[in-house]
Amino acid sequence: MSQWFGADSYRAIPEAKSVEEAEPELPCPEDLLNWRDAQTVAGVKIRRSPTCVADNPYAVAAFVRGTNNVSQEVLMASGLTPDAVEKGRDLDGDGDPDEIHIRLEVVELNGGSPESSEPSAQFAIAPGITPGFWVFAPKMFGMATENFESVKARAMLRLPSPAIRIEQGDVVKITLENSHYMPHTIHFHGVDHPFVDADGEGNDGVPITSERPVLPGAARTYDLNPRQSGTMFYHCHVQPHVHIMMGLQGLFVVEENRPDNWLQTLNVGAGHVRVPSVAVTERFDREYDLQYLDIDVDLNNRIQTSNDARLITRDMHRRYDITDADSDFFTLNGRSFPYTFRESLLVAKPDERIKLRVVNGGSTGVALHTHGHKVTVTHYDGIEAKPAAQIIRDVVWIASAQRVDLELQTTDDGLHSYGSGIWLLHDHQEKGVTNDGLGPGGNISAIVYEEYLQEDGWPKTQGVDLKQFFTKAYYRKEVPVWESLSQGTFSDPQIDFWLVLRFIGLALSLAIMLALLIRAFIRHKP
Ligand SMILES: [Cu+2]
Repeated sequence: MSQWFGADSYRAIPEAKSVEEAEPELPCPEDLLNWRDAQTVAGVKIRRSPTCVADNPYAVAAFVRGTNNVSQEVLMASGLTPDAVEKGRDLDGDGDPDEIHIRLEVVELNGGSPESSEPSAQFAIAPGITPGFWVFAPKMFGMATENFESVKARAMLRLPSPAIRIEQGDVVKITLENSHYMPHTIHFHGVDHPFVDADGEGNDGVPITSERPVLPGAARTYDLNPRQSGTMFYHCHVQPHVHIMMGLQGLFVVEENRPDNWLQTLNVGAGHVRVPSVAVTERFDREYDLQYLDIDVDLNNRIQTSNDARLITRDMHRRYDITDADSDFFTLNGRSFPYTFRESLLVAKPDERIKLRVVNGGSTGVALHTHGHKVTVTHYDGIEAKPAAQIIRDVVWIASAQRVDLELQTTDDGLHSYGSGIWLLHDHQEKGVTNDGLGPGGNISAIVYEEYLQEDGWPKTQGVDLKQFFTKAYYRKEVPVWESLSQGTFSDPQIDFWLVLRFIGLALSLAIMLALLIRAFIRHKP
């Protein structure tokens, strides 16, 4: 246009659009029930949880003593049924129970509801993000939501499925009580178990070799008597490309046999182990269970489309094609950033040894990177590496279903640690640090030294404000990414009114010219 009509005089670029500030959620919700405190419940010494959000200590105590061995008061406060984790006799006479019976149900989170357009039994992985999940869950009394008014799932009903802890040599029964509308099983991956149980029934959880899946409303008990210790895995083996990815998977830890070894049989949501085993406390100051999972919402959100189990079954098992899958969300212990900062921080003091048990439950690998630290890989798939093979790394590759045990040392020697601070811990495949392609998000967490932790469990970040990440608007991609840094500088521009008017004018004159041409052409037709 400037070639034809000459250059325009200078006009200022349009003003920046003002951004409506959304009210952020509290980064660190108040600990109204004092669940974070160190406390003794039913004679069980429960460690302090340094992060904002902590597990219910009554449930922790019931998992240690056995739900059949605690008072009615403790059981009521835990929310568990009396048969959720039953503990029996001490078979080897070393002071701890060796007969363990765990009952697990299957719970749907963020499913469709006929009553509302909102998903029911809600579990948000980040502000406003609620993909559908199925999880194994401890057996609880009452309803799945917080109360009659709330659509939120109760704190114990969450992703990931609980980490299970038993002792080497325990006589373990695990009953799957299928409370869901689809068939499921449990396969114990890497855990020593016979192919068939004492009654000759399938015990491997695999519907194509050993057993019929457990139908809705039915139950099956698996028998285990593991001879080897280590960090293992469990998951549903029915249509595994769908059911594992929906969340039916968890860590399975076989602890070394020690006297008086009272174990926290379930660690709900994985994370900080508040009652670690004797063998772990012999060598380590703290222990964390870490489970990574990536999510393709094209699969997970199919449970929100209807309330007809037949339609959902067809949609998930025949129409969904995992070979076309692409991950949208990346979780650590069931959450994505910024929620990971509430409950998945690895809290440390200088000169500590911390045990990390890591599983990658996802379909792609995890390139786990520790800022400020190099970790020692002590075990792969539950097997201890020989001392010379215990490599020190700052990126650890974890394949699908693989477990690595890591030793995090916080000795400030420039190798194991560079000193105190808030050091990120994340997947170094760049999409892993986004929520649906928007950063920051994904499985970002951090190694935080206690001196960098506020009293309420929030890290003392340096000169940054994470509030805008605690709004749904940010993750709906409505907020310019640097808005909090410098208002207006990097915002979206307003529409340039004059430019639009000029284009409309140009379009109109072209249209008139074209109309005249056509008219002239028609007239001249003989
Ligand atoms: Cu299943």
